[in-house]
Amino acid sequence: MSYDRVRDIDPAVADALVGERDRQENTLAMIASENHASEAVLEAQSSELTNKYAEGYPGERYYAGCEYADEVEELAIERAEELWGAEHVNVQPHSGTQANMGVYLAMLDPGDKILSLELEHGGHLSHGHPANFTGKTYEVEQYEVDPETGYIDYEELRAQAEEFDPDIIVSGYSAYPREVEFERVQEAAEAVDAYHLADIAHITGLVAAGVHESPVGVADFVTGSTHKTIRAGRGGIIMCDEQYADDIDAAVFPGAQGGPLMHNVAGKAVGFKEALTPAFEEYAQQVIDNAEALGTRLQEHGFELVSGGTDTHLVLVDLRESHPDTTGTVAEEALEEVGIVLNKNTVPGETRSPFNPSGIRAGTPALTTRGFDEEACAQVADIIYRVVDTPHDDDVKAEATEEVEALCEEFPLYEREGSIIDFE
Ligand code: DSN
Repeated sequence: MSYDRVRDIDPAVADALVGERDRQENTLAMIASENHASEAVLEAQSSELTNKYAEGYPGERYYAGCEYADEVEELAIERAEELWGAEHVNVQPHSGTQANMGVYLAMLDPGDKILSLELEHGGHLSHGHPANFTGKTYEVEQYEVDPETGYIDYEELRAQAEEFDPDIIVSGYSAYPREVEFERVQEAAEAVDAYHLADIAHITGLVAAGVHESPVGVADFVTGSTHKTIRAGRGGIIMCDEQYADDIDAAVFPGAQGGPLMHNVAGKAVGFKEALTPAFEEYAQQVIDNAEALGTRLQEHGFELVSGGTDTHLVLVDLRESHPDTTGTVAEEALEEVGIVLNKNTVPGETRSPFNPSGIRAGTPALTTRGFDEEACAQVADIIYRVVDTPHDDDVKAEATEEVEALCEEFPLYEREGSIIDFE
């Protein structure tokens, strides 16, 4: 996009938009929750549907003039049902957090009990953090990963559930590199007569492609965001069995939201269509293969990975053993200087603080969208090693910057022939 029309009206915003486009083109997006939507998704998201109010659901809107909004939302729903095999899908949540809010609002009363994974151990703010509405509205107890293995201890989770007697157990995580055993969480939920919410925000694409176990048909509710591994543009989604459909729909609208962001629903519809192609299955498997290659090479350089590796799209590096004097913040900043954009992250058993933690989290969804393979991801691991090992060495950083620039040129965004995001 040129942003020429924005520039005519507002050069300052046009400069920022062009700057952001160039930043994405010329750096490596390794924040595990980010991805690059296709141009088709971007176009749908910037459509005239942004102008339309469509409170309600297809065929039952409050306002007139919703025939095209209906068409788009029905397509998004049908495609989501096909992708994830869900009985009922609500595509209106503005984000993953709004999707979780919809489930809590539908099924819980204030003061009810949530059992979820601790943020420091890979959980999410909307799973009950004290600073979030969930922590303020509900009684929350949290489980942790096993300190020795870094894996969820499902026996311990069940014992904790039996002790705490929650109304809902939340599975699905933001910084957990291992495959989630949803069936085992479900067993714990059934044992204490609790609902099970599986928040697959990070792994929606992996689940849709069948390269990660699916919680659909296992957990009572499955929520996700649509801009991460599924690459369908910014937004959220809720899936459930038909028996909960009316409660969930009423909780999303009018319970938690007003008019749906119909331009984003259009983006979801287009992204879901792309994800139904065989190319997307290949993409999702490559995301995992790339994360494994990245993690293995980091380990060869002496980095310690939480849980010893990955089954998913991300690796979580605990710097304390290999680089005791380098915090996640120092590593993040040095890497950003050379064009590798990932995030500092707490690690299980964190001994520092969330704003200056001991780890970094790195994901491969966006690199894989650009066409990176295992070899290129191993090369990125080499660069990460050199920069984190000597974060204040300007010569090392200058050389790393050149290497990153060369990779960006080799794997351009959007204009590459045969790009896996073209879906031609
Ligand atoms: N901020 C996202 C993440 O990075 O995991 C989750 O909302």
